[in-house]
Amino acid sequence: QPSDQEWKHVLDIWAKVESRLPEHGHEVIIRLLQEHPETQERFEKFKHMKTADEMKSSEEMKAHGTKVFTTLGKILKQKGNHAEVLNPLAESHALKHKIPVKYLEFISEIIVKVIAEKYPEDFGADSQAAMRKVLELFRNDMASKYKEFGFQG
Ligand code: HE6
Repeated sequence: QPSDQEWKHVLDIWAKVESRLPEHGHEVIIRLLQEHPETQERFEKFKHMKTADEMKSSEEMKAHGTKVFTTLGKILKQKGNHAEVLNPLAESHALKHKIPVKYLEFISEIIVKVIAEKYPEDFGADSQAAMRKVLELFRNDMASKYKEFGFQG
């Protein structure tokens, strides 16, 4: 379990992320789809898009990035007591979208990379390690819910 200090690192940097949450969420989605094209196939509304430019100019993709980052922020702020937000997310991602835990690993790495690029002064090694640990907790809890829903993930 992450320590109080680790949660503080995560929530401090997240407060900065929130100053430009739609832009950062949008960028993370674009990079997920560009770096891991198999993830793009899961999106009915995005799978037809061909270029990064098309993705960058898509308000629909920006709206999706906003939704993903808003939900992730709610989860982080629960400091581990996130069942109320996480359970419905696990249910939809297991049963409806069928998103393997591996894809959650992909997005976790991209989140850390994008924040490190945007906030190099405020996201040092300790904060990056704390964010990785917290995202691992998130994935582990998603994975155990997946199993309850009968999705091997
Ligand atoms: Fe997804 N998602 N997602 N997701 N998602 C979401 C929050 C998805 C995610 C990882 C989503 C995904 C494919 C997410 C999705 C819809 C993820 C919300 C709030 C919604 C929604 O309400 O519509 C993480 C970490 C968080 C917080 C892939 C791939 C990954 C890695 C859809 C195909 C799809 C959809 O609507 O079709």
